[in-house]
Amino acid sequence: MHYNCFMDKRITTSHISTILNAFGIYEEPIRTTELTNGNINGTFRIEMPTDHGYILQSVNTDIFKDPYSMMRNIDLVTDHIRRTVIAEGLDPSRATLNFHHTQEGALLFPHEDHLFRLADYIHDSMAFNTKADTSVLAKAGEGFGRFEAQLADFDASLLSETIPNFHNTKLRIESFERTIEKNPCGRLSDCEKEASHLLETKEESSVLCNMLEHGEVPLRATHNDTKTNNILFDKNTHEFLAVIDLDTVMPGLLAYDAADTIRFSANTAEEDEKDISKVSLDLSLYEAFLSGFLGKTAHFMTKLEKETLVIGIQTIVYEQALRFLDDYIAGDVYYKTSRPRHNLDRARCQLALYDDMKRKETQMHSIARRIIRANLGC
Ligand code: GN1
Ligand code: MG
Repeated sequence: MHYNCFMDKRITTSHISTILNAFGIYEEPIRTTELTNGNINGTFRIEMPTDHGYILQSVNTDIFKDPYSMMRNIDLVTDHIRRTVIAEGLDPSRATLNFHHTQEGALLFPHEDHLFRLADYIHDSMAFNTKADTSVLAKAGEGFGRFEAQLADFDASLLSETIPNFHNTKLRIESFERTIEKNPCGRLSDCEKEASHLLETKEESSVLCNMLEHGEVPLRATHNDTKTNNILFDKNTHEFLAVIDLDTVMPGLLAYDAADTIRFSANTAEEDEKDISKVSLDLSLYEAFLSGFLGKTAHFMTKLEKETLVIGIQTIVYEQALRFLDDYIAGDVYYKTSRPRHNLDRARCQLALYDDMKRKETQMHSIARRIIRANLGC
């Protein structure tokens, strides 16, 4: 069954009541507002007469082809976090997402063309949507670090791969080689230099995949979409509350979650900057994020996880360059684009960031080691 991802005019107050009833809620909402921050699912905030409310979402089944497995992952992870925070004496209603079950005990309710899920709205919460500075990055690091720490004793093999082989860099390289071979739109001539540069470093970028295959680094439950606005803070105190947007929680490497925030937020330029001379790794933002992140994770990371943190960060930037260039050569079939050569600009930008990270590798290592030493007291 295929479901539409976005709400439309056919979703009326009576639909919302039907959906709420399915989840065992009979009170009438006082207001329903569409939240437009996310690009994937349709999201509504529902306010109730008493001071609580809900987040209603229509799941995008074009991207999440097995929404029931995705919700099972989310259920396992939120349940684990709930138990952890209760043991720490924190308020579980604000420390993780709490999804409702339907009267039949399901986490999803199919209605008309949509597949709905319902969670409690976390009251008095806010997310940072602004361009990140060092204080936001330190908080984001702490937030994602807390999330990883809450899941440090969770058995990641219980989770299914919501998007199979999402960070299998070796398979991504193989797919890239096939796209180059086919060159379906004749675009390879625009980017021969970038394509060969990526292929030159393919061995080095496969190192972590090989270590994972040999069981040398642990698979953990990771978030895989660690943008700074996927963390909720208390509106008044700015204290960390919860990590949200758990759709891509899957088995993965710890380094990859650190990597994606750094890739996105510690770049001195935007992800799709056309002028690559503006692209570089801002080491103070890198340091701010890692201080927050490693402050919560260094004590449980294995020796090899600590040693491979920097290569993990570089690998994700490499992989993102490869994914954008693959999509450019394939004819823009995966990422939304808003201008010609958008994916090519993005790929060049990620490649420039990767090159800058290689130039700054010694500093990246020494900053990471210093923070780890400070946290382990050695
Ligand atoms: C996609 O849509 P968004 O921005 O949450 C992609 C990420 C990429 C990112 C690059 C499911 O995420 O892996 O890093 O674009 N998500 C998926 O901007 O492929
Ligand atoms: Mg997302």
